[in-house]
Amino acid sequence: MNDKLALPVGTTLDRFIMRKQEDFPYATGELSQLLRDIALAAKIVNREINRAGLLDVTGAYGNQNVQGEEQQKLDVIANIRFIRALRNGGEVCAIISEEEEDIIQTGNTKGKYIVAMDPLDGSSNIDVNVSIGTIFSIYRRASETGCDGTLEDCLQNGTRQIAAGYIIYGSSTMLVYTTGHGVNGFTYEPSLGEFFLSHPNIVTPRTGNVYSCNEGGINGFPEGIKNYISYCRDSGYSARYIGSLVADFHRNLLKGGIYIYPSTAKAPNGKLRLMYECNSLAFIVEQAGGKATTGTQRIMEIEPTELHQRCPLVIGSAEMVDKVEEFMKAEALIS
Ligand code: P6P
Repeated sequence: MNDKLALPVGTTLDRFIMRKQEDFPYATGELSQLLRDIALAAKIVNREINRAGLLDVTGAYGNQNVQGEEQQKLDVIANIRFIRALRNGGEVCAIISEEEEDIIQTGNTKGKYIVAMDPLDGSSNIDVNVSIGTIFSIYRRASETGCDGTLEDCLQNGTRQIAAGYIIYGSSTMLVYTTGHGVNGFTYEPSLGEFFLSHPNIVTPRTGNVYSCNEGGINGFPEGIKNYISYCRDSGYSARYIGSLVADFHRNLLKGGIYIYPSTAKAPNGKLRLMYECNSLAFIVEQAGGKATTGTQRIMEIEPTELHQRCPLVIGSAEMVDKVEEFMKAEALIS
């Protein structure tokens, strides 16, 4: 990659994608087009979210809204919008979505790519105006083109990701993504309908003093995690837990910190999904110099067996993730 051509803040996403494609002489442009398709869907979903408070689309799916129209929850709308953009874009042969049980075949049998996505994570926060997000991973299909995407295409471990990213719909809307050559953040300017490079080459701090965890379930946490939480309190760290993964992750990525969703009594395998939450953010954080594990295993090396499998997640500043592993190993030695 030609770092000498670092692009200035204010570069549009389109131009950034085009210039980065030039770094790869054999690139044929499909991945670039796929990233544009995702950005288009993000703009549409952003508009729907911003209208939600007025158009009463935040309610439960299946109710009638004031115009007597079928009311759809925003995460259903987001799912539809992303699937439509990816299907129309033509580069993706199959999609995994948190909103759908089975593989979604796009009909683009010549498509080279698979997308795994959580179209709108944290959607329970919409009604109270808390930031929410879209999370995605992109894989190259393993099977030959000319047919539907296969289960094997979809169940690839995180080290095989071609790209990953998230959109955070917050005080401003941002797209943050990696293609394996660093992490860059783009802020959306709705009046122009453009994403502009605002956070070039994001590097996450090696350590921090913020921990994000729902301590309400601490009695059901593994002892090593309990001991790490006590260590955070004894160290005078700040507890910051928004209850929206993308919002907590984004703050910790920029400022330093750690997010922990361990196995709990209610969720023995953790709550978060491997394929379109943990792997996606793990790729990003590693590219930014951070780490992502289950507390004992690197997230991206987990071999998936199910589309929607869950796993514990410990993600953020490298030294903080290492400290969790120390506590987990110490516990393993005495238990
Ligand atoms: P809990 C939202 O449902 C989500 O998937 C993440 O965005 C968030 O971090 C987590 O679950 C919150 O879960 O059990 O703390 O309410």
